[in-house]
Amino acid sequence: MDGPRRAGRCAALALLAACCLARGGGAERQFLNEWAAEVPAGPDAARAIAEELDYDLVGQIGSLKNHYLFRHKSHPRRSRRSAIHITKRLSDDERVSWAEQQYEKKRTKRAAVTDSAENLFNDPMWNQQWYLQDTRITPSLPKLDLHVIPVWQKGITGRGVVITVLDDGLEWNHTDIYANYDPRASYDFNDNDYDPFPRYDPTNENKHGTRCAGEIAMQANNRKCGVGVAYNSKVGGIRMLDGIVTDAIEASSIGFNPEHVDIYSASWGPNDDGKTVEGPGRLAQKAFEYGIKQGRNGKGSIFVWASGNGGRQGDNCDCDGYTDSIYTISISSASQQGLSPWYAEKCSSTLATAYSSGDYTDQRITSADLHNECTGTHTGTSASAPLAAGIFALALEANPNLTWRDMQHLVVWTSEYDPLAGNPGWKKNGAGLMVNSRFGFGLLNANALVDLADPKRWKGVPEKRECIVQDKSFEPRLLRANEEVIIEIPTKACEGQENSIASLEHVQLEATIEYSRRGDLHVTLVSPSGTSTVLLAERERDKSPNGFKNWDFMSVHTWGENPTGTWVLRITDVSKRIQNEGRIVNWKLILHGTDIQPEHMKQPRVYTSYNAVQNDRRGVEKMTDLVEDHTTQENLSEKNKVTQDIGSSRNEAEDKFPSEAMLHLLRSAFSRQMAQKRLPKKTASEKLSIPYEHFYQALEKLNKPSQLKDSEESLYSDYVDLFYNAKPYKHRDDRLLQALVDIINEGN
Ligand SMILES: [Ca+2]
Ligand SMILES: [Ca+2]
Ligand SMILES: [Ca+2]
Ligand SMILES: [Ca+2]
Repeated sequence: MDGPRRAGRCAALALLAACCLARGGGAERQFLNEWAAEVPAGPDAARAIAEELDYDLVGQIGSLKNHYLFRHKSHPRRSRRSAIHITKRLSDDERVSWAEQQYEKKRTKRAAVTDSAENLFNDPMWNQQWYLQDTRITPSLPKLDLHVIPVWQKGITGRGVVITVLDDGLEWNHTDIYANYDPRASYDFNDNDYDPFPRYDPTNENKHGTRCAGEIAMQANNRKCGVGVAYNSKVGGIRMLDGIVTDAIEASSIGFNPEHVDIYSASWGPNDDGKTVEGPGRLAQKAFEYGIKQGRNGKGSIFVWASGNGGRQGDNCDCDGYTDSIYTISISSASQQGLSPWYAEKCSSTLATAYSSGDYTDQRITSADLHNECTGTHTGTSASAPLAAGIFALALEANPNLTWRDMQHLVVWTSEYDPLAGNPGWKKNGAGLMVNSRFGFGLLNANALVDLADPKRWKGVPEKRECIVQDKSFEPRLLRANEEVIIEIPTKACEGQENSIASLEHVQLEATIEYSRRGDLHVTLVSPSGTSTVLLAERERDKSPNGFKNWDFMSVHTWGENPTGTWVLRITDVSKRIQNEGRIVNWKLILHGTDIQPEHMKQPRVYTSYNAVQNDRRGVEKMTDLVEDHTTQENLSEKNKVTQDIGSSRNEAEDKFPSEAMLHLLRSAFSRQMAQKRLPKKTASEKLSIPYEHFYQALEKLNKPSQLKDSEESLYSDYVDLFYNAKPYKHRDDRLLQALVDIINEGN
């Protein structure tokens, strides 16, 4: 066992070294007698290591906990060759989770790097694209970008990859999109023609598809708007949301030209109203399966899905069969502050996260907009999914042979926990992977993903297997409020059969549960390794008596674990509504995975500090290298001050404004969609005249449901219902937030 493992690590090291040398770009590199290492056990262990392996312990590296600098006592101070054997000895030590020899960096100051990122493109909104370039002004702030620039610097920009956006149309003659427009990836299923051009109306309702496409494929360096993540990819639009959506239209869209289209980006799904349970119909399901099996000439279509915007409605994506599908890569959102935004939904099927909008002080997403314009205010999980689609396009350019499962493995293995570590809900699964129902495996890291996808490195994952575990003798069991049903599921994971599984990918629990109030059900599944996953969380607004009929609850949280052993399924209702009752009628556990561990998982996943990752992942930079920019520092203080001012005025303002402000906000948010008779007559057409700070306060309240007064809560609730009744099944730009943003922009 030890032999091949060590050989593997050695090969990986050699590869790493070769790659570093290659990256030197001709300039000779000077290696120092210093090694950086991560020692999770802390300073005592670091001191012991230094003593045993002939180093001086220089000390902790900057503010990076458990990262230490070691100076080797006998190695020459400078050398043109790296000392691989010394690095290996250090990194092989059990107490060390990561080690790297330091070398002199010819470039000097962080400021210089910032300059070059700023000047990378001439597009006027490039410097607003904080999620693509590290606009941090001090190293102590969290690093924000998705590590796309280092991929571009390798010459990978999405060339040869085709993405289509399933949405409300695409303004293909937009001058920041036209050069990348691909008619073969485009169709109009609302009007049944080949032109997906959006229908213009006075409210620009159909701007969504164009905005999503722009995030992916805005042209670079054309002095127009910003820069797409995959700015040399081809992008098309499927117009399918501007009309009645049927199973047939969904299936046609999901399955459109799958030999030609590589990636489908969808930012829509069942109503995010907190009480809908709905998945793909028969045709859409078949279209997914066809795409996975036949798309991209058998390698499988890549489906990217927004996880939903129903957070404020108490919705969670457990009940959305599109994000819940094993075939879709579900993407959630994080704000600029690295927090879970107020609209985000939780569930165990979310695979990873990209940035998007957050609170009102946070920046939003830049893109192309209708009428050949640009926007800096794209929001919601809608905005995250296309960023992910763009990153996957970069990976497909680097390695066109990736299968749909390769892509999911790459996402699982390279997404970052550290930048989102400040949020609750993280757990380490039995395979050593950090996972969270808000974020999946964390924030996408384009550079790490593309590096791992490199065909020289990525050997593909073993063939997929499926093992179904069920209990033929199971009798339905009763469930009541304040009680729980516990079902133990021992399994050998089809051991000895050709579908035996030793390393998990997705897990599905297919179950029929009858219950008088569906939203009070809570379902958890504990794996043999002890990973506890919430498969279904309560939804306050879901009063349906319909229960779940053969519903697939899906989880990725046990990815990489060995499924052999006893699983424990627990169904509870802690609502205290004693009249609740029902039963679990049947269930089966469907294990997806491989009989042997995929190659890349044979070494444990090592998590490094995201700040330490810098823009090239080559190693820990000394924080003293980083220069603070005093001008921007002042700007930051300015901004903090403003925030504080709003904060301090909040208390006195609270009783005065929010109710009024809320009313206005809700009116304006929904007046476009709603029957006028439902609006309070007096102010329906009145021009908004209250200062927009008050909207901020209203939004603050909306963000924190516990702050709503009862009357406001029910008002909000009514409007939400009316809204979803008027506009069922629509894309995921949260209208409430968008209306607010529009108002603020108008106010400015
Ligand atoms: Ca058309
Ligand atoms: Ca541009
Ligand atoms: Ca939802
Ligand atoms: Ca999914």
